Amino acid sequence: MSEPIRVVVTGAAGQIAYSLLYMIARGEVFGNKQPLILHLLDIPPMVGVLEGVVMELADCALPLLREVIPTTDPAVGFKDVSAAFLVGAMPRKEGMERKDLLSANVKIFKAQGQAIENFAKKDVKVLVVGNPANTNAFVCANYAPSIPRENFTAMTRLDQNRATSQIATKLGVPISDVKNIIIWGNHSSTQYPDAGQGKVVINGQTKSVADAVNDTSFLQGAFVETVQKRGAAVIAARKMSSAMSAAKAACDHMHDWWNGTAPGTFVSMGVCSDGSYNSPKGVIFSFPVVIVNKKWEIVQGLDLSDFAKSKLTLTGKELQEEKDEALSVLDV
Ligand code: NAX
Repeated sequence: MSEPIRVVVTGAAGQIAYSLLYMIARGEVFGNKQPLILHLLDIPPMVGVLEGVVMELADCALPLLREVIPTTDPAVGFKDVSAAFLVGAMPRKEGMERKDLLSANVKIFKAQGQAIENFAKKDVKVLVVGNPANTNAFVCANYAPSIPRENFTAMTRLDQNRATSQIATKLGVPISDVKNIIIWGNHSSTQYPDAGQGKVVINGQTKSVADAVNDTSFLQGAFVETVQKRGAAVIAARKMSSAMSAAKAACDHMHDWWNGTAPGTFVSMGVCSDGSYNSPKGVIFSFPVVIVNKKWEIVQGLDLSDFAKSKLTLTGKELQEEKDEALSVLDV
């Protein structure tokens, strides 16, 4: 067995973390030979709940889990961590404007970026889940200048998983037979779920999803809308937001970053845009990526329809506006 690595989960007393911590501690992200020290960061009012989570993790009797460190101090939370799941964020409260939400979160992610800069390992891999995830990741990266920008990512994997599941259901195939469904842009209602590059195995033959579905109005209409509105549908049904599926997606994202993607398979991640596909440079934009040796690369040269291009423009514009708003709050 190798030496333990330190992994921090923020918002550790919240509902996503409740599923996520168990999945990580079981070895589903870093492998079943990698011992772990879990850092659980939350805010002072949640200390009691955090204690309960620590008790439950102990009671799970998980062989890989060497130590659990609950804390409300970012200096302790981020100390020497190799991976960070930034789940904790300020939720939208009734009557709160989008700008107020952004402003509250910008402050949180500025402080966490600074703590990452000062205390985390220099090759730390950061996954931002807390919303607005893309712009929070942008802010965080800005305050950790000694850590490569490519080490800051935002989660759109839940959207990808939702989209893949919709296609598998439509075609009546197991989800493992569908791949390369992409989420472009922002983790918001402007995201563009794109089945145009998708592949599916039907009766042992690999086909394009577009050919197999053979229904453009579905792929450009109901499919896109269902994925964009899935979060709201879960809230309407459960009276709480997605948690188990969000935790699974966070594990998938970090698992693939850590272990790499299979040849010919790509996954969606919010990463710092280099302007690919005419996206605004510098924002955290969800692209299809492939990952080798813990380094992601944007998949280049995909053929996009005019419809797809117009959707990418829309979501890119929203991200640019969020970035500008964040910078104005930060006054930099
Ligand atoms: P909860 O409200 O259950 O938990 C959030 C936790 O974060 C709370 O325990 C809170 O005390 C803590 N927290 C707040 N500020 C903190 C800070 N400065 N440092 C450390 N901890 C802090 O929310 P939950 O359902 O777990 O969702 C967490 C975040 O994920 C939300 O922002 C949510 O919008 C976002 N989501 C993002 C998704 C994505 O695909 N990117 C999907 C699921 C989810 O909606």
